Amino acid sequence: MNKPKLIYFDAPVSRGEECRLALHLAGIDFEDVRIGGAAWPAMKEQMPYGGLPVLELPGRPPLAHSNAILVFIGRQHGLHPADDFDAALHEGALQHVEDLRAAVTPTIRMGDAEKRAAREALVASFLPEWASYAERNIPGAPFFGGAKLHVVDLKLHMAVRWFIGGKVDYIPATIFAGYPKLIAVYEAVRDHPGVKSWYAKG
Ligand SMILES: N[C@@H](CCC(=O)N[C@@H](CS)C(=O)NCC(=O)O)C(=O)O
Repeated sequence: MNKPKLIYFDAPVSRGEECRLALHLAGIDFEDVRIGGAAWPAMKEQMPYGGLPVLELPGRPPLAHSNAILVFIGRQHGLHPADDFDAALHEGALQHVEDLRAAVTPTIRMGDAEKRAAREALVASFLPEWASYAERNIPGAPFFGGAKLHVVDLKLHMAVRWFIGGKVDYIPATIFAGYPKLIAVYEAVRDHPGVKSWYAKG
């Protein structure tokens, strides 16, 4: 193995996509390993914590958990604050996105009636509360830390992008529309030249 390898499912979403974007923005030439659903059950047991993404680096054990991967890449490539306290503030926001995923992800495998009820309940309280907390803790503009993009912005962007396309049943595309700082982060990442160049690769 002579290149870093990022292993995730074959979809441009969520924890895997934010790590791919971080690697791309860091200028790292990496192997983008995309796993089909059929191959996953046999692989799961071999992953450090039974989930993806996993980052493999030459001469190192595999690194799991999206936030650990993001912070590792960010620290090494100027995409995470050098100041320990600033870094911890960014890590709090990274964890906040994981809290969102922990609340919404269980609804994905529900049957339709149960899914509808669960998601309507999330829309009524959890999601606006989540967005309010996110909003009040974004100190800068347009990115979390001000003028410069960090890995936390990629994660917040992915959280907003999850819903903004309107493809999550029973969760309105406008669910985060009333939170201008959150939307500003989403848009600034979307419009960042490095992010555009990742999607231009096809
Ligand atoms: N805390 C982990 C969660 C990993 C996780 O649950 N990943 C999902 C995909 S986003 C997964 O591997 N699902 C398949 C499974 O758990 O079998 C992280 O942040 O990476």
